[in-house]
Amino acid sequence: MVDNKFQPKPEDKFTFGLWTLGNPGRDPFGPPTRTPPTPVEIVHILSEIGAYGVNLHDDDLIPLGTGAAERDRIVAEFKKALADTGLKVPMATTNLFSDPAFKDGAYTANDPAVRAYALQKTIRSIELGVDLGAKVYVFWGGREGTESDATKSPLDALKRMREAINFLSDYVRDQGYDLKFALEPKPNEPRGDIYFPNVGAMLGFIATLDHPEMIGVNPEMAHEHMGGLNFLHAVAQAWDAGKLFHIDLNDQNYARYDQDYRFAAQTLKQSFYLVKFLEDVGYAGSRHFDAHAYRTEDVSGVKDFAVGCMRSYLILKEKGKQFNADKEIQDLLAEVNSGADKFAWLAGGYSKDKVKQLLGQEFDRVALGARALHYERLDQLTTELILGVR
Ligand code: GLT
Ligand code: MN
Ligand code: MN
Repeated sequence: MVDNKFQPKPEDKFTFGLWTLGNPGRDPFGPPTRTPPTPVEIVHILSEIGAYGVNLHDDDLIPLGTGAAERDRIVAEFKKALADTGLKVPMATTNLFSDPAFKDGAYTANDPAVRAYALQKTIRSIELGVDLGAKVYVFWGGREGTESDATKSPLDALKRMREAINFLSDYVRDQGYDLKFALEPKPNEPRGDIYFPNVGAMLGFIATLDHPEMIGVNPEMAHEHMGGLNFLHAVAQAWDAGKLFHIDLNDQNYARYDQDYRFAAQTLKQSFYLVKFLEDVGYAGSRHFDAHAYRTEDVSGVKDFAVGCMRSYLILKEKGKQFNADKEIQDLLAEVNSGADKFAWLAGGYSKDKVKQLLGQEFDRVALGARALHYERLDQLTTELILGVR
């Protein structure tokens, strides 16, 4: 990597989770393959490579079972690393999926004691996040699901989830914290099926909550791809609803297990459209990479992975600008959208007069169907632009 043109800078708002650079290369079929850097080391690596911030689960920083004095020492040491580097903690979250206590879910578990413990753990973790300066709090309900629907009514699960999020949003309001929630969907893994499997389902759920204004989504590219869905469309819908509070960027092949690849490692074109969208609409939040290095890597490979995520984003951002400035592409788009004012009288809502005018209108259906749109050319030009030959 010799050029500086795509050197990440803090103003690019790139963030990583402690759990991403801290991934030890474990998978369901084999043990760890590397000793990951410590949280303090991760902060220094991220600052060195130009990231803006670091995000964390409670347990990423403070292992379960840590005593109070040790906890304070860990937090002080972490805060010192943040102060030394200027790195921020824009987002925090709770680990409600690793411990066996959560094997049947956290907020949706059948055991009320597990549900109560999950609430307590979240409140403590919110306190930690707020103390570190987080403004967004993510909820990823990895265990909120089932293998067998004999075990739980989905209506009970929905009700329990709603009660938990309402309780916690009231807690945050009561404390007067400047903190928003971002709910992250995933269709499956680690549960056989997870409730609220995609962005649309989560948006529907948010509308049923007591304080929907403080609750948005944290869409993850790989999660929508696991469900075979178009991530750009999901993100656009979240944006349109004013609910894009955070985003998890990574990559993966469609309809596979949870791969969490380096951003843009697999689906280059989708990655391009996504970056272009975020930049065109002026998304101002973190560009968080929720991915990890291949199992083949050592710590230097972990750095290659992190730098790669950010460089690919910046390269695709440049390509987006090029797309917007490309005369041939823009001419094709203008042609497709020509005559946009033809039915301007139909816009702006319903009226009886409009219906009358509409029903009296003659359409040349055959001519409408005969019009060539040149999408093949447009798409090929886009492909060539991404491939760097334009
Ligand atoms: C875990 C999961 C991610 C979530 C993280 C936040 S944890 O790595 O795979 O998608 O965003 O809880
Ligand atoms: Mn994620
Ligand atoms: Mn994932």
